[in-house]
Amino acid sequence: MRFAVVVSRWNEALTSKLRDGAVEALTEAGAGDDAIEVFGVPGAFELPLACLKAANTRRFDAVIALGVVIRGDTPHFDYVAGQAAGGILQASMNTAVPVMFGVITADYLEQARVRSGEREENKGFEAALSAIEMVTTLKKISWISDDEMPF
Ligand code: INI
Repeated sequence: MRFAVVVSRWNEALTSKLRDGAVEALTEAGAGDDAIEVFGVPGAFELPLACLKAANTRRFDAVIALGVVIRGDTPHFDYVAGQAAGGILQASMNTAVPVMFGVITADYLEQARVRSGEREENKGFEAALSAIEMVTTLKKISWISDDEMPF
C-alpha cells in the first residue's frame, strides 16, 4: 500500500504531531519509508485541492488529510472547517480513492491538544488506521480488476 499524507501548517505544533501519529501507524502496519509521502499546505482550506491532486496521480492507495482548525482562532471557522470537510469528501468521491478526514475541529486549543496526543488519542494515528481499513475493504468490495475500472 502507498500513502500520501497532506499536512496543514496552521497550528503546526499540533499538526506535526498528527503527521507523526499517522506515520507511526502506517510504519507499524508495515509501510516502508518509500511507501509514505508527506506534503505540506498552508492551511486546512488548502487540504482538499492537494488531496485531489494526490489522489488523481493514482500513485497512492489512500490519502490522509491532516489539520487543526480552532474556533477561537478565526471568525470564519465554519467556512474553513466546513469547506475542508466538504472538499476532502469531494476529492474522495471524485477519484474513488479513500481520502481520510484527519482534521481536528475544536472549540479551543486544549480540546485540540487532547486529540493530538499519543497513538489512539492522536487524530493522525486514527486517520491512518482508517486509511488502511478502507484500502483493505475497497479491495474486498472490488469485483473487477483495477484496469477494467471505468475511471
Ligand atoms: N487554517 C487552519 O488550518 N486552521 C485554522 O484554525 C485557521 N484559522 O484559524 O484561520 C486556518 N486559516 C487559514 C486557512 O485555512 C487558509 O490557509 C487561508 O484562508 C488561505 O486560503
